Amino acid sequence: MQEPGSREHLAASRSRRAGNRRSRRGIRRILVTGALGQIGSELVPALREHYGAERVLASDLRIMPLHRSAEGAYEHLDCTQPQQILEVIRRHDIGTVYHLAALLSAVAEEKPHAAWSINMGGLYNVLEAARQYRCQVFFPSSIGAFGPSTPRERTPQVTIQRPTTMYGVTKVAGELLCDYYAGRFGVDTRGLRLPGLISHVAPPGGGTTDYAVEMFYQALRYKHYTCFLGSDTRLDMMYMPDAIGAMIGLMEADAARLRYRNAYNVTAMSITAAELAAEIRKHIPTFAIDYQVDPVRQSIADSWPRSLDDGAAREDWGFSPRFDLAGMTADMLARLSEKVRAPKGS
Ligand code: NAD
Ligand code: AKB
Repeated sequence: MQEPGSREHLAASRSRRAGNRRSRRGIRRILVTGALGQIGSELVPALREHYGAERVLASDLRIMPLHRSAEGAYEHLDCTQPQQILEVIRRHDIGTVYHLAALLSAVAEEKPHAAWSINMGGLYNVLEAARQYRCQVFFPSSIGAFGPSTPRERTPQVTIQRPTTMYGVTKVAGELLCDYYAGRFGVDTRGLRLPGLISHVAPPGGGTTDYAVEMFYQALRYKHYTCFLGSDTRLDMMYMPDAIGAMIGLMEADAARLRYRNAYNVTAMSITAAELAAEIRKHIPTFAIDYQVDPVRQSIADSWPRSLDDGAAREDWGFSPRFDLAGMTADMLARLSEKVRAPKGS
């Protein structure tokens, strides 16, 4: 069997997809919102490679940096503006939306009103446009959709979801809204409860799990990192190539096999900051870590699962991540060391 997200799997599914996503005018395009962020910076190139550059439209509230303007079609799009979404979907004949635009957990806790407006308002606008234009929608939920009353070990697919952060409130409400649009209007909604994502292309956007990415940059630059979470805080993590493979794999999965239209638990590793530091030390023996706990982000982390049960994703659409802690760390350091240099004399 081909591994979901692998090149073979993606190639085999390409021809299948070509047949079933056509409008009267031809093959409908894919829109990515929030495309300049941590995920979008890798999802957009992956989608362009997979489906063809002309089929993928990137968009964000931010202005596309000049040096990236040759990468492909781009629209400035504010997801809180319903008319802008409708207009872009109509004008570009969009059939699929990967809706990434959102504020992450730490920023959302600083700006709860803006987080509600962007995370909930944006999703509502996208789902409404998808209902009118019959689009498929991908929604990235999060481990943040769980709260302190959720079982924290091997958190089940279906369980208590009473988050205590604004980010979590928007994620669990977003999951329910996706369920509603699927059941009530037949919109093809699909989602993942993503863990913290570790990547080397774009920096993370203000989340609680950002420390994991920061640790790699600081290890290469200064051989030292001061972590804002405690050493034994255990959270789920995943390397970006597995997350991208999971998103595309889920969106291409046979609809008849999907039991959940809100979001699937997915994970690749359950690790503490100390365990990540120890793995980095295998490559950089002089790397040192200390801890200066940020009470806001620590309390967010303490309300999240320590490990997820991703059995439903494995059963329903063959989710199977390739990178564990050792594989991810080796690859991150190899790729990052090409772009991050230690300061002279260190
Ligand atoms: P990010 O913060 O790096 O990027 C988000 C992008 O959204 C930014 O480029 C920002 O400019 C854009 N944006 C903000 N407001 C907007 C608006 N009104 N209209 C259009 N664009 C707007 O976030 P990310 O890490 O790429 O995450 C993308 C999605 O995945 C989010 O919904 C996030 O909650 C979810 N998620 C991310 C992680 C992770 O570890 N990165 C984990 C779980 C879930
Ligand atoms: C965050 O920390 O906010 C994100 C997430 C796990 O949703 N990385």
